[in-house]
Amino acid sequence: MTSDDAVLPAGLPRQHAPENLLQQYGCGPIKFNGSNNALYERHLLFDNALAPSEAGNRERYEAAARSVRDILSQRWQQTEQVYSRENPKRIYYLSMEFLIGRSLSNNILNLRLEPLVGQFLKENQLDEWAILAEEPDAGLGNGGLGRLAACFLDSMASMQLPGMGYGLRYEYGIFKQTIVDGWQQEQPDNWLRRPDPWEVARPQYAVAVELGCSFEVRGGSLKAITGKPSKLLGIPYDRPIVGYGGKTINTLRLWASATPDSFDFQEFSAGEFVGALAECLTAETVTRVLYPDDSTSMGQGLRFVQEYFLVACSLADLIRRFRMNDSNWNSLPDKVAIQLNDTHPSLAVAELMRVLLDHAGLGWELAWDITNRTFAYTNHTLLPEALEKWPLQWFELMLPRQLQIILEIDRRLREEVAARWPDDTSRAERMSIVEHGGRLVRMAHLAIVGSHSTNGVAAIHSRLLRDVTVRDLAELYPERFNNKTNGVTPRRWLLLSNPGLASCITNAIGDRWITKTDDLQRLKPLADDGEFIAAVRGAKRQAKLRFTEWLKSQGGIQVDPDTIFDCQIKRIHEYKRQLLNGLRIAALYNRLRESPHSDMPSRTFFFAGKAAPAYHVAKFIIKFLNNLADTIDGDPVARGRLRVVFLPEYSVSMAERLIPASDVSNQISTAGYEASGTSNMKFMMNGALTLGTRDGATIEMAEAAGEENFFLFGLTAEQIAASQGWYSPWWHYENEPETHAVIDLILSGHFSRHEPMLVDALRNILLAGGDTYRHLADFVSYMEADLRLQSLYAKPEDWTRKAVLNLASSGRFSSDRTISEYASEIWNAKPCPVL
Ligand code: 26V
Repeated sequence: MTSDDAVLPAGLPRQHAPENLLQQYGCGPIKFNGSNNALYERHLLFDNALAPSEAGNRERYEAAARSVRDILSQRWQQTEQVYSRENPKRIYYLSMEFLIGRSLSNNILNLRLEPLVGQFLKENQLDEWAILAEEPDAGLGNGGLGRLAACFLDSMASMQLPGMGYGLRYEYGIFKQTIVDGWQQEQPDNWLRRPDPWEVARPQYAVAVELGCSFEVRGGSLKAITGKPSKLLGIPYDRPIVGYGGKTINTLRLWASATPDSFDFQEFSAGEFVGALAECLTAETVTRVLYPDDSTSMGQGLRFVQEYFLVACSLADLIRRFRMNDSNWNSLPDKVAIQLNDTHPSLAVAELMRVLLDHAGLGWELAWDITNRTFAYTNHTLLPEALEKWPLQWFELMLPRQLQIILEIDRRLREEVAARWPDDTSRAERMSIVEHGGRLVRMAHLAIVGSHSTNGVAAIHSRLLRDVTVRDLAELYPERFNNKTNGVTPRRWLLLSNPGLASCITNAIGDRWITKTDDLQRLKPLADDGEFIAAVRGAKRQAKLRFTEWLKSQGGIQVDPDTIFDCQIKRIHEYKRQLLNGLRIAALYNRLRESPHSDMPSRTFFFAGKAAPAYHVAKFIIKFLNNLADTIDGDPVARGRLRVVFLPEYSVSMAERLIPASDVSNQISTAGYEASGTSNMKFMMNGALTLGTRDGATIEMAEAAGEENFFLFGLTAEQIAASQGWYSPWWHYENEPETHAVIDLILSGHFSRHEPMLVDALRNILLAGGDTYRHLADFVSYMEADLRLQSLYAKPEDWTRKAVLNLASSGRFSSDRTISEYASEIWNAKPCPVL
């Protein structure tokens, strides 16, 4: 690939850089050593003492990124200046995760610098791909929840909303995954080993965080020392969030933990040199690593400290900012909206109360009213094992004052419930924040009680949350409950990742869709336009070729772009049912063995995703998929017709490459379990067709595009719920011939010779253990939907027509729409343009 048809300028013809492009960002044409590449060459020379000819790709990346940062700096600073002057209501998004991915290409795109960069690359004969590939993914998240936070930041900046993200600067992001003999292995992701050009440390805004106890690292684990209060220091590191068009540049502020300078000098001078320094180690441990679980709230003390650390630093920081302009605490809810991304930062409710009571000196009623009007909470999962509950003891030990406050909130809540339902004594127990039997604090209850809004992330999820999961609380506060269906940013997930398709769209309807995705509706009539269909097919072909080439360059795997690319890429979880997909593939393989001359279309099945390191069943699933891949590869009947590829090390960057190349998107969770899903939306925007269950946002996507343009199958959430109590996988095994054959094939060890452990695990998940996630209940229906899909693929024009109708209806799933709903219905916040 040459830099001429490069990734960056999707939909925007390569033009010559207008003279005033840099002036727009406050930089005149800068010459250095007589060259036009002043910024870049100066960085190479002054940061790395290198001449352009001596630089390797890593140094080139750093110099390019720093040059882009130079260009955006003034605008970034101006944005903050305008906010200080105008004093608008600010939005703070508190999240333990921000799954940002790479920034260089995205920032170039959003700043609209691509003509300049294109010209620069050409003049200097640089390999754009090789340079971009030097940037490590910022993997500060596990999956959907973290990526959603990143999409929201993009949308807020693009819509000129005064929004800021607060998170943690983990030194180690989500672990690196390798596959050894089919098994997942984890390696640490030391993403900050090399200097990160995007972050700006702001030690002047450091915050001190107080804890009721001290810590020691002993034998690799954190030990609390009671009765000895301690202090941590939070150092903010800022990252620019460039809005599309480069007008607004918001900030993501990530906190790194450090030791206060005044660490125990008493001990130090008493000769405890080593002891005092060891304490340093403990303090810095707090933000060392992202927890790689997204389903178990396993009692981990360090996680609890991380959550409080995020909350304490962020609140102190935003309150300092608020106090610069407003002396009246009453106006806090008019100037500040705080969105809690799941319960992870919900200690903020108690922390803000502490500040208002103890520092501002307000009375309880007023403090509570302010707190309530400031916070809003988003729930992202109904899985009971993921709902956080923290031991009361930890509060006693580390946060004694916050515990007093929580107990008082709880006392008042119980009183209110008792007054309203005097005859229902068990109700207060069910609704309380402190679970009395277990001495646990239910963080979701704290978040709901302490906020004026609680939302789910898709219609079905919000409904189940309200009617089932926290029904009693919803009866007490019906007006607080609402839905905000998720979305994804079309800048990164279409314009940047799929330049071919983006150009097709822009050529047909202009480029307004980039910020007003409803415009995509205008593609509808083109679903019957032969020329447009051909162009879209061409774009898909181009994306498949690009992906195929990249894959080959990565490790030599060669896949055939003339096969159907059928994908399931997401965290590995039982409820997401990668195993159901495995059953489908095994059944297709069986059919092929029975009739080798059938006209089944050739397919490549891609899987990618990580399993939480302690989630053994998920690791078995990965092993099974890899075995399936090997067995099919080794079978001469199937070779060339069916191929299974498990791509290791799933990441934002990999998704950006694979989604544009996909024909089929598998969204096959057990209905009622996937809160929303967001990759489903990315696939839809990239012209893939969905094979899915009626779950999460997939339901709304099918509604928008028309069910006839979807391949829906399986039981509904209501049917799944009703099957509790009588469901048995054995019935399906005994009464459905293909189910029987596939299970027998798997349990015979055909895909796992000499691995009885794996066969046992599969038997247990699918049959003996009762098939909790209803794989067998949906299998036949999945196969039927798959057959419909196969026959449609045989008619390429009809296939692409449906893909276009999907694309045309995908506008609703832009995170711009989601954010505008949050802004008007929850935050009451308005844009604050930086002119
Ligand atoms: C839970 C835990 C438990 C403690 C250890 C660390 C940890 C980290 C994350 C989580 C919550 C995971 C919840 C989650 O990611 N939900 C996903 O959110 C997406 C965005 O709303 C949504 O599209 C997915 O359907 C939902 O599974």
